[in-house]
Amino acid sequence: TSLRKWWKESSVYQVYPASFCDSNGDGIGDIQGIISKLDYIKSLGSDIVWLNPIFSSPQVDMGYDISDYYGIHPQYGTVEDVNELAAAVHSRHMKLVLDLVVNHTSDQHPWFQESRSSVTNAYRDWYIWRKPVFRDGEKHPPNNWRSYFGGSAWTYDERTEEYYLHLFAREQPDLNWENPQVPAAVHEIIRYWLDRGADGFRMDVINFISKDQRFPDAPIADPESPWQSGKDFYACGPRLHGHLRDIGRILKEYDAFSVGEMLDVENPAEILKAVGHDRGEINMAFHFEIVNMDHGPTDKFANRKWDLQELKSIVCKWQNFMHDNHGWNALYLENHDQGRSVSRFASDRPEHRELSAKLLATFLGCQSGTLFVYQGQELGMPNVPQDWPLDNYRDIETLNHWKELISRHPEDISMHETALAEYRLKSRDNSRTPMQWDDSLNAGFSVGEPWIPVHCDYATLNAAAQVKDPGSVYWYWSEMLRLRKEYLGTLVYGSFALVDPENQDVFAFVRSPSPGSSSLERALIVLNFRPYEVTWALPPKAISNPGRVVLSNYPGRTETGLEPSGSISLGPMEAIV
Ligand code: TEU
Ligand code: CA
Repeated sequence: TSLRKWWKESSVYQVYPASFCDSNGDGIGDIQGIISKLDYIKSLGSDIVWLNPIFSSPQVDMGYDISDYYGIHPQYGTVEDVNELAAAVHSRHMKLVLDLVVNHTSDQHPWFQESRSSVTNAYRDWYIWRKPVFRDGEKHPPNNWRSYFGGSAWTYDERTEEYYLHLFAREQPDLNWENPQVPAAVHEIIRYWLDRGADGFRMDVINFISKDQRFPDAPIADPESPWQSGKDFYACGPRLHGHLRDIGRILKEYDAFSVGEMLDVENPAEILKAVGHDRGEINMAFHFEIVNMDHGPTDKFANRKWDLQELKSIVCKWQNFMHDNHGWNALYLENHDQGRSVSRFASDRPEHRELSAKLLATFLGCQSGTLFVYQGQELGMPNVPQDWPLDNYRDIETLNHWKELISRHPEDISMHETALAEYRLKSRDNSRTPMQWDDSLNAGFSVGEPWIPVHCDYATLNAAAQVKDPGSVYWYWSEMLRLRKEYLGTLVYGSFALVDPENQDVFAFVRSPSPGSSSLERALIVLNFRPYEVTWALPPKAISNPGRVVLSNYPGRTETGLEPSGSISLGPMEAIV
């Protein structure tokens, strides 16, 4: 029972502030807009609201480039608005989680402005500066590391004639966590927001903060490029866990929530070191194995198909590993960096979109872990439409990719078209289009012109219509969240086992309460990932005791429908619990 925790039993609703709700008509979502929609989030059944960064920022990377951790981006509101939001969230018995971005700052942050001003400045060592390497009489960066947004991870600064490291955009210099003043400053930021009503943090690329101080060249994985992923030398680096323990001690004082974003790590044992119940570091972490299934090996926008066996083995691996080792999973299929799940992992064709959204809700909601729902996912919003022009994209990752492609292959029209098709699947902008509230102008998101175009399907796909319709994706999600609470011992805490693992169409699994749990119910979850009918043979145990249907995306499925042959016939995209 000591392993029971409130944050394991909660579900999180993720709000992307710029695209959620605009209260003043400037086309950009804001904090007052979020306050006006808290009842909507509450009625879905979420317990925690996580906001993407709302702090002062030049917005080169949508707020992941912070220039003042104590100030609020004026277009989102003020510190008073945050106080009001925290109070409004708490009065509804929910919690507020903020985004902590401390692997890097904005290049406009005063720390970096000081740091770059001279080699002797007191802030010089707050960032990672290295001398150029001279080869054939020319200056080169200290190593071959690639930035996630393209090009070298190092930028040369004329003023002091050295390079600084930025794993993301050049406007996002990496902090030097080897300098004890950096963690000390981060601890102060954490306390400041916890003291002002935040209940915890999502920690951006937190497993990148400690770098191998030798800064060696990375192995060559992409022979076409001079720049290579240096992940071996900074993903879960040498001093990560010391830093996380120091942060964990503060979080513990406040009983705060924490989820770390952990990129470029595929071994659950590595993540367990941060999330193990006795480690004193963070509650849970996002891994990328599922959402990277359709990424190319070096270029995310390279074409790659995923398959069901791969998904099964990833889910099975993480479910069992965390259960057996007293770690904890963070469950997600969508966020502000991902294409919409119906479009990527099921089907967004009009006849299958709703079924798909409910199928994926069942898939995610019946796993062990803390569940994250990203705004619009509860409506089954799809990716941007097929005719979205390049002009509509805003995301730095997509635009830099396009620039690089055009400069390397200016004439290759077929490559350009392939890239555009891949953007429609995986560009981060797919999830950043405005939230669709109703069928009025701009989907009720804003009376002004939205900073990014609204999806054209909002007249029929919107929150108002779904809240009115008990058969909607929205109410299905709500029921899923409720069932997790009703069958906590099984669905949230129970063990996981694949059923019929080799099946190419159906993803089936059993959840069983752990020994000693007060719950008795076992659950069989059957998911037909195909847009056509599939016959599925029930396992022998389920035939002798077929149980009852507690949830299905086919309203007629009130009985298991077991045929004498021991099989059931599953409709396209059908899900049954
Ligand atoms: O994301 C980490 C990250 O590397 C992703 O941007 C990744 O590139 C993308 O998901 C898929 O290729 C975090 C934030 O979530 C993201 O929004 C920021 O841009 C990034 O860190 C830098 O702070
Ligand atoms: Ca606004």
